Amino acid sequence: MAKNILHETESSDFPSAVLVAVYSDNSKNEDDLDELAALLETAGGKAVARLIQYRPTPDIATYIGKGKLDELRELCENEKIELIIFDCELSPSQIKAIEDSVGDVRVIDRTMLILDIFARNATTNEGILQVQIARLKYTIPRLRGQGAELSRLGGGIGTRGPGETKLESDRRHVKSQIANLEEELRSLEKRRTLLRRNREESGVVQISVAGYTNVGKSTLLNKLTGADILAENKLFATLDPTTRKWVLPNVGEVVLTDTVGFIKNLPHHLVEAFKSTLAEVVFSDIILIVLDISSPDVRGQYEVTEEIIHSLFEKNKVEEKPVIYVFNKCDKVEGIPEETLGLGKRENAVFISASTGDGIDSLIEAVERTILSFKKKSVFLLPHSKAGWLDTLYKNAKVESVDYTEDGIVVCAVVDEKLHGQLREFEIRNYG
Ligand SMILES: Nc1nc2c(ncn2[C@@H]2O[C@H](COP(=O)(O)OP(=O)(O)OP(=O)(O)O)[C@@H](O)[C@H]2O)c(=O)[nH]1
Ligand SMILES: [Mg+2]
Repeated sequence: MAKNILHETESSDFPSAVLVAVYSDNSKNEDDLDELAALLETAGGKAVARLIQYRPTPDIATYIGKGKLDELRELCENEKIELIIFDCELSPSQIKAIEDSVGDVRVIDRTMLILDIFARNATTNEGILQVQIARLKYTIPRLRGQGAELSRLGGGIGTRGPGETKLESDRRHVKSQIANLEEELRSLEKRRTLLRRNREESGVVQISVAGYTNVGKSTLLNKLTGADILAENKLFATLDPTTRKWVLPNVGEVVLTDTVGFIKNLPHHLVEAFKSTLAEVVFSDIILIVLDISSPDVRGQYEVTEEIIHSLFEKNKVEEKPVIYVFNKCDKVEGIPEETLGLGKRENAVFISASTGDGIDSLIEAVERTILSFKKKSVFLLPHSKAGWLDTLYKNAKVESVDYTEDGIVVCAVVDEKLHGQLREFEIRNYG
């Protein structure tokens, strides 16, 4: 796997870094860099200084202005800074121009940092491939034809074709690496699609858990299902979706799937690369959107989550999907903060603590209510040759009565839409 960018700086294991941002808006301040600092910490670095410039638009050549650049160089010298991280996506020429001005300090941007964390946290073949593809795509326009980049990516350098520059052959090499990885990923995606189809055909209600990174999605899944997914105070702890059974008191068995967390300005190569895992959200019957009520930016996190979820669906399809808003970490706040009232007033919002278990009952109730709203009571006449459906009904529906007759088995059951669709040909009556 690709080496960790932070630790390419040779001097220490925990490189000290300065965080840099440009704001056009005076209401923003150093606190807005907290998330970048948390990302850096997750990646194993340490923010020792923050530098902010207020200006209407970033400088085209160097992102920050000349005076600020001088300030940055001095800061790096005085504080022995090994790494400069910009809270944005820099163009390749900006990175070069900034590096030329500040001397011997490595410059990276927010996107590189996020890609780096993803690379460290991916554990399954699928996750590793997805991250590798995103990293290589990010790298193509940034290759400078000096050879260093490719060796850093762990690939050999392809033979140059006739008349081809070093840069062109490097690009060609990376593009063919991407094509090979995408081919590998496609075969894994087929497996995932098949698994999902099997789950769908089983008629079991699928629920996905989505939301901003670090809001407590995995903790919630562990609490509800007794799973032991890694949950920790780090960003992007979960990259690979985990699916677990969850038994609800009144509707029986459903499945819950944990998903990769979202973040603002999620690099588009990552969203693209993770499409197949995010499809778990698209194909689920209910989405639990988890929000961290104790975060000072819960509204921002809500907006980012809504935006990403909308982008996964075809136009207007998301409106049809039942969503339950789960305000988590209520143990960390007193009462419900004003900020969240507008978001939580919806009738499908619940307030819980995944750590203490407070409010879990209200979540169970909301999920059951939603499932029952798309279930209906029907009577089916199953031919004796199709008696196998009875097992499915016992497992995934509420069976109210069963009569064995000469014509077949007459079953009255409360079934969900999916199972209803599958059994339509046997239906002899329904109660709407
Ligand atoms: N106080 C408190 N902490 C919580 C609660 N739920 C989760 N946490 C903590 O929040 C941190 C993140 O939890 P995770 O479950 O890993 O969050 P996640 O949403 O799965 O995060 P990613 O997988 O990184 O996107 C951990 O340190 C949890 O212990 C809660 O209800 N109360
Ligand atoms: Mg998680």
